Amino acid sequence: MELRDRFEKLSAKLYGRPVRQCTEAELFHTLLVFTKELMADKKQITGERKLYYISAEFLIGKLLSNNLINLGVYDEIEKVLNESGKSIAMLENLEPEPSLGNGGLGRLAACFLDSIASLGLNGCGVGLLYHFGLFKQIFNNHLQNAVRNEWITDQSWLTKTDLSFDVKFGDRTVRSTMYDIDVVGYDNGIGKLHLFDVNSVDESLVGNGIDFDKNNIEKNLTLFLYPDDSDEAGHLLRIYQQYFMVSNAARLIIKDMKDAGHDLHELHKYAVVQINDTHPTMVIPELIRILTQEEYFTMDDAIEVVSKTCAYTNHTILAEALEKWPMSYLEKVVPVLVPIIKELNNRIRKNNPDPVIQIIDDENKVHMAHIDIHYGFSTNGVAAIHTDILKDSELSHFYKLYPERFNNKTNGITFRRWLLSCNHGLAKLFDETIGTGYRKDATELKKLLDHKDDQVFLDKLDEVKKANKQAFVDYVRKTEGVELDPNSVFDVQVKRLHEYKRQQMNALYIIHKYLEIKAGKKPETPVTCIFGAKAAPAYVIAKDIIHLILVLQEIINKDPEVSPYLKVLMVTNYNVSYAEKIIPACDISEQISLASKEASGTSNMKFMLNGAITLGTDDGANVEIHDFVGDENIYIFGAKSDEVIEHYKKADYVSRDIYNKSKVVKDAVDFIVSDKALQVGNKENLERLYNDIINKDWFMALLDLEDYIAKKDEILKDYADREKWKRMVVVNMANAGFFSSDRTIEEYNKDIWKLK
Ligand code: 26Q
Repeated sequence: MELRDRFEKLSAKLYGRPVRQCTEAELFHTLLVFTKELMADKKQITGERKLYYISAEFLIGKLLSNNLINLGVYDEIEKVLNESGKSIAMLENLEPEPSLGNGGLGRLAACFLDSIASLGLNGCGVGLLYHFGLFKQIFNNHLQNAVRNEWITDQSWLTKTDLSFDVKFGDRTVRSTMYDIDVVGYDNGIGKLHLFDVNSVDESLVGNGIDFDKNNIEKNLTLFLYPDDSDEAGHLLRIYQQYFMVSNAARLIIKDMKDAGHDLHELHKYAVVQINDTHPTMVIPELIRILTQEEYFTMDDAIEVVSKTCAYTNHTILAEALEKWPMSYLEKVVPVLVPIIKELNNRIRKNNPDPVIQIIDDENKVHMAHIDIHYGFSTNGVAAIHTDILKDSELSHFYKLYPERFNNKTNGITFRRWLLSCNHGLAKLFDETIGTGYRKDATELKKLLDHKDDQVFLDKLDEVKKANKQAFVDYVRKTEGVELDPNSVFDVQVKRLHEYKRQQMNALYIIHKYLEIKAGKKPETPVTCIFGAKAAPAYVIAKDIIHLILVLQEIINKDPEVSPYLKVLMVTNYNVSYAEKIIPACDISEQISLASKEASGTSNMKFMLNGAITLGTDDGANVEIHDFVGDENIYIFGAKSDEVIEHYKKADYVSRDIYNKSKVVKDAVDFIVSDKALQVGNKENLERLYNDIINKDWFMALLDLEDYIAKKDEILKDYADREKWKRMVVVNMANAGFFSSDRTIEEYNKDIWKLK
């Protein structure tokens, strides 16, 4: 039967009406059921050996359009809907976005699931079913507030399974249930994301905003992703969550192995576990515990087979982000793991007493990453420079011990979501220009280079960008009530708010521009500075930076002298769906972290693919983008990572010296506490931020500010040279192929997982 007829038949069955007469809600439901039926026709991916990708976050985004694309029926369905006066985009608005991640690490896990299924590899994701996920952000009086994000409805993609386990903590036992989300491979079979929930969870525990009783573990365990970890109850809850996740994962692995009739002594032949940052690290002692206590393994045998099964990915070199748990916390939450962890520690200590590599330090804290490195067979960084820094400084002592375990896997993004699904105009233009081969082999984008001087192609490219900018302007008018100029340059910084990512430096540039315009120096090209960022609710300075940006938005957009040349927008509740709208509309991609601090970054890759030019530091994957496109097609500024690392070693960076020496810097920083700013903003927030910048500035925003201003003025000037700009865009898109997560996953598979 033709797709159209099947769809009509389904709407008749569900609602007794033809598609044309259905309401949007009815059609959304019909399309959801229809898509699930098509998915049921696909084969489940299987294999002898299986990957378990354990992660506390899977930032999957909405699934309707994505699944239709991966099923290869998007265009056909879109046509059927259009003929009845509807569109997929319209229905997609009704789909809630699961918010099961913070940012990069969670989104990476989601891209990986897509690539694993699309390459037909036998792998699954294992994580937690957070009922409200990450908070939803709202702004009141130029301040961030957090409210719950309800995303689970009776129409969601979740399927309840009958798999259930007991999880025993030191002070209580809870029961779990596994829920599944199908992962549709592009032109391939179906993989699985397994999410565990606690049966006794109670949503009514949540009061105002995202407040809840942190001590009621039975009821709160799976309510939120990373609740505030500013106090002890928050830390403990995090450990409860982590153990709940890995205990279920370990049970699932053992069950799969037994069901398949494998001898657990050969676990490493049939299973491989990828530990996504240290959040799932306790899976190592938990597997060892189960094997020794329930499967009669000797400790030696258990340690050996588990070590040959587990591999670890590091996503950060920020010391404060590396998990270290006081032993007393583990004694309370997971006393069963304590003797195992001590045994793992003793075996190291006996051989090598060097304090820097111990699992348990002299303050009796457990270093989770050290468990992974000693008792896993692989440790990888997520971009070339990041892995080099791990080897040379951050983890150099471990690298000397186990050089063969260290490897790099430069991150990637799935082109299904970040091109085919979010930028139909561009995908269509690629199809017309170089054929559709790039959809399966992203390196074919190189063929675009043949069209670098093809005026017809370049003009079409420009039209696609214009249309995307217009669509974004319309969306922002509707949802934020802000009017943007589609003819201005769209300069975008979207990512979690963190001082090392330096949104504050971008804000200081904006102040500088504002002061110039007020002094009569009007820029040639109007620019719109767009931000999207959530701050952790307990991260005070991060919330102050959001406050500053919202204050600037108010002052600048309302000033008729300035707003024709400069506008500021911080979008509300930046998430995957918002990213899908912003990225295709962007001209300048801001990747301005302090060199050495951003492990990789992945939005840099999404922007490059969608025709934006990078303004960035020599950090993370920017370095590799730079290598691919060459000096002429990227704007790099600021201190290099060696210089930054030197400053930290010598502890000789004094931001106040820079502030005192440079009038440009001083004027910009002083504006934060000027009368003008204080008329709109809060004294407390603005003064705290001002003091932080001149007295601390841990991430050296002032060090790079003047260089940043100069580079940004240069890129804005070059934007006016339209022919030059378009050619730069083509070179960037043509070189984006390397950053496909299909390439990343092929590397993981070749070097680490070794699945068929
Ligand atoms: C740890 C302890 C207590 C509470 C929270 C955490 C915690 C939570 C989330 C620590 C780290 C994260 C997330 C980290 C993350 O997203 N890292 C990013 O990973 C991306 C994918 O590799 C990289 O591209 C980014 O550079 C990196 O910042």
